[in-house]
Amino acid sequence: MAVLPIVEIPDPRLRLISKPVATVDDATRALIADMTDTMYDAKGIGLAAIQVGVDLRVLVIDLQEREDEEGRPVRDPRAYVNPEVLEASEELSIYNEGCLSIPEQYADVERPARARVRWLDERGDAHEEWLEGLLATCMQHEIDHLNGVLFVDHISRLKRDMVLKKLAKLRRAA
Ligand code: GNR
Ligand code: NI
Repeated sequence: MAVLPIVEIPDPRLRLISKPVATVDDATRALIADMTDTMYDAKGIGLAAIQVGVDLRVLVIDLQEREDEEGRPVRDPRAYVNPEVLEASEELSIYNEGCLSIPEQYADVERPARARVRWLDERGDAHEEWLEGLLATCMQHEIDHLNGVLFVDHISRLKRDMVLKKLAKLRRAA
């Protein structure tokens, strides 16, 4: 169990193109375990490896949409290695996105509503599936991280400047 520090904007590492994982091995699984711990600790629904400073094409996602009888979230962490969008719907959807690397800032982002994605799981087995809803949005947000792209790159300059100003103000206050 290791909670790692999260890389925040404007750290230049967030602009790196992450490298494909050559073989899914115990080192990959150890990274996935640390990323999962870090995601839960930060109360995020997804995390890309570069957000903990590792430039490999690895993501973890847990939308935590299910709850048990006591209302506690049921954990269902999924790992995605070398994920690729193969096809995307013409239909778009808008979601108010946040990012652990741009703390406490949110903006509406428009993306394809559905995406056909291929990936390897933590055992190295291949999967290919159409994703929709929040999972499709989150997956596209995370794959953007692997390509050095942040949600603020998808919004107008006016809105981006607002988000960055609010973040600077928040940091001055802290
Ligand atoms: O926790 C997160 N919430 C979120 C909300 C809407 C769209 C995407 C996300 S991902 C984000 C965690 C994060 O920064 N992942 O890279
Ligand atoms: Ni993010």
